[in-house]
Amino acid sequence: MKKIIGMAAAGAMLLALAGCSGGGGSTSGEGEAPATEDLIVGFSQVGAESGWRAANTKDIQAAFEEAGIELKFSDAQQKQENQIKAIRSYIQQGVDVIAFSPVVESGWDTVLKEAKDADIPVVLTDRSVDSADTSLYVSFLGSDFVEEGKKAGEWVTEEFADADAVKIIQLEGTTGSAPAIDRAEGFADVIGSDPKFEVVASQTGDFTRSGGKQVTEALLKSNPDVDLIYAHNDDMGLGAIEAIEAAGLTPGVDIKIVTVDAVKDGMQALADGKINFIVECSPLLGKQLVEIVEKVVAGEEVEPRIVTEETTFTQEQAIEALPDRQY
Ligand code: GZL
Repeated sequence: MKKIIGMAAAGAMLLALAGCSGGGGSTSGEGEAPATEDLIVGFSQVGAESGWRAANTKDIQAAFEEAGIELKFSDAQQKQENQIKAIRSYIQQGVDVIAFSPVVESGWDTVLKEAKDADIPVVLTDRSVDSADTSLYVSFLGSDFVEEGKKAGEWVTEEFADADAVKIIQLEGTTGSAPAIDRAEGFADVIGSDPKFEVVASQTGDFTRSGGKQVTEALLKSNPDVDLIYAHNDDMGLGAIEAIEAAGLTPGVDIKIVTVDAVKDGMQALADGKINFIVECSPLLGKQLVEIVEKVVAGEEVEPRIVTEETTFTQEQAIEALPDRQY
């Protein structure tokens, strides 16, 4: 949206005419959708903690570039206060739409209320918030993380069908984040009913490769006979591989590994037999986010929940999929 600075009278008239398409709307006339080239969207990204995040950022930026819509982008370095600052700045600038991937589920009501009071629609991408007031955002576009956890659990029950006892280390994602909470819930829903499965340790590696390595090194010392590592993302699984090898063991054989994401590095480790199974979580949300933004500013209905489609990969499927993998 381009504000007309210094033409107070004309500005006041135009603002009075502008439809409520956001912080003040563009100069396209009363109630009409602002022209695409006049649209400005503010996006607050979690950070750059993983291969998944890098792919997600790249895809979103490319989609807005392709659509000719200005995207103001901020990287919060995995800090909620930075995301809140960015959202407040977008409100101040009077953008047409705000979109963000909440680093954690809680603590958003106040700033989302400020966006609502400023008549700026908010779209959640990738992760959701636990706000009771769902009028604070117009749509949530992202995966079903509970389902992802269940898929990992289902593979574990099949893989260890003949085992009498299975000791598991769980590498959790960022504490308080929707994927960490839900992937743990889905996994527990499936394996929890069988007492042969024992989660001997569960700790956050913060979705990073270094976090996964450090936590696995420590937990292997106290749990040398563990059978399986369930990592909430590929990056922590890749860190676990380094720790397992440093302990003189063979990842994928002595200790099996199941992860979530299916980014290229994870898929390569799966093809090499160091990871045994990956549940896909697609980062390619850019095109759908552009579609939601265009609908919102045109005053059209948008689905309140849009679940991304995704699959799972065995070693054979990874070998076949790798050459054409987009991320
Ligand atoms: C999931 C996303 C998670 C990925 C991690 O949608 O929020 O955050 O699984 C990323 O790799 O860091």
